[in-house]
Amino acid sequence: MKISALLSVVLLLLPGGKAAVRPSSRPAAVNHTEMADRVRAELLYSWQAYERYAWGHDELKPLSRTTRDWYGEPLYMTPVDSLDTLLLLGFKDEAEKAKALIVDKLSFDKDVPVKNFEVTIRLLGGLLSSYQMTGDPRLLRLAEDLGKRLLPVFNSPTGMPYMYVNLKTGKTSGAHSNPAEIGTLLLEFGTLSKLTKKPVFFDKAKNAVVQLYKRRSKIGLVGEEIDVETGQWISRASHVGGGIDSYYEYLLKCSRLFGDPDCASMWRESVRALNQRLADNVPTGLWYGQVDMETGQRTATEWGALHAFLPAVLALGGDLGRARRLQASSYKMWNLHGIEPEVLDYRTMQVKEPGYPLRPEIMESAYYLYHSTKDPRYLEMGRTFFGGLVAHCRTAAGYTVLKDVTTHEKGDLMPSYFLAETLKYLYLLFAPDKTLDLDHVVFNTEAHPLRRTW
Ligand code: DMJ
Repeated sequence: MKISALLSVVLLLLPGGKAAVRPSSRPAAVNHTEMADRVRAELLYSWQAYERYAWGHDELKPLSRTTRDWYGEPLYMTPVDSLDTLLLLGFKDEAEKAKALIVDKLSFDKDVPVKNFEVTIRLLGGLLSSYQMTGDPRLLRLAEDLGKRLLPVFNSPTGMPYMYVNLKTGKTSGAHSNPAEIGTLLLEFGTLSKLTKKPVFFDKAKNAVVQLYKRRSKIGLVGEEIDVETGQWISRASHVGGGIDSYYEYLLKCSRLFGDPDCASMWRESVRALNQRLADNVPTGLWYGQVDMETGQRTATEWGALHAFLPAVLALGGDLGRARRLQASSYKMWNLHGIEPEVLDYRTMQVKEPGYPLRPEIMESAYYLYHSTKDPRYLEMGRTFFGGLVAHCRTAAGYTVLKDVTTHEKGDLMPSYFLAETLKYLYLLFAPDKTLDLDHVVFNTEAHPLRRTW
């Protein structure tokens, strides 16, 4: 017997010493129930801080205990974005109070230009999922009213949406847009069509995606900025980060939610181009960097908190191999400073943009991967993410963004998606499978679960 094996036997035979002496690099197993309870408690803590210091406003600024309203007058971003999370986590009284505020007080009859993409994913998505969860027709009426007010965005010469629309007058602006803002509307507008039996919403949003897809380059990629009036590309930078990210997500999810064959084929073609042109195998791991959309030449080696959605979408599309490797890379990024930066140069592992705005994508990917593989490493990742949030972002009044992950200096905002997405995905990662059947639900990009009830 080798000496090391002999030593193991001796150590194992020592009374009561088994767990204490066995050399192991494996962390202790994650206790699902305990972690789910801890996340649930932090959701309640964050919601109560919003209730106490920012009730009736869009978002809480936790350090100053003041509020942020996106457009002067509040549109209840946090209550609408949080309602389905409160319902899902079983906070009935809090959900009832949030719903009462929304149905009694929320009006979209406001003379303000709003960003179509943000209002669609947060408010339209939130109203639709909450309607599906509660059956309260007032939520669907609000969703339809909002949908009608947003429709003028599609009145461009190409059918691709303008970025802004005035909710009262319908005046549009912002002809320079990007794939994410053009292609991340179909789940919400499509669901609205199905639930109201009015095809116009689905048709306009689908046409926008098709128009964008038609303008892809010969090598199958899209750029970062496009003019929706002329259809000409303004930026040829192609990547999976902000401004493009959820365009790809919705191609796949549209095929799943609506069974739409066009979306399915656009997804297949697009992901092939991504795998072929953006994937970058370097000594630090597998990453998806930036290239020129026409030539495929690499133009940057950046990955960040927004890019980290991709493992979730690859896993949902069935490519667990790439999804796992990419998530391992994202985890390296997280562990550099105990919390992830907005942008990293993955070749040098130097932080390029140091902020952390409480983003959910890395947790979302851990959740999808755990759902598909049941590999405990994703639970361990979740525990690490949660620990980082508690250690660095918790304040005496909810959670806040970081200005710099290298110094952990805090900023002053609790974005509505922290309750809609970040804590929801963390909770679902640890909660029993029956909490939500991922095989029968499609999450919009703001984590609002949509169900195919039609
Ligand atoms: C959210 O509003 C959505 O997830 C969007 O797709 C990207 N940005 C934030 C979260 O990071």
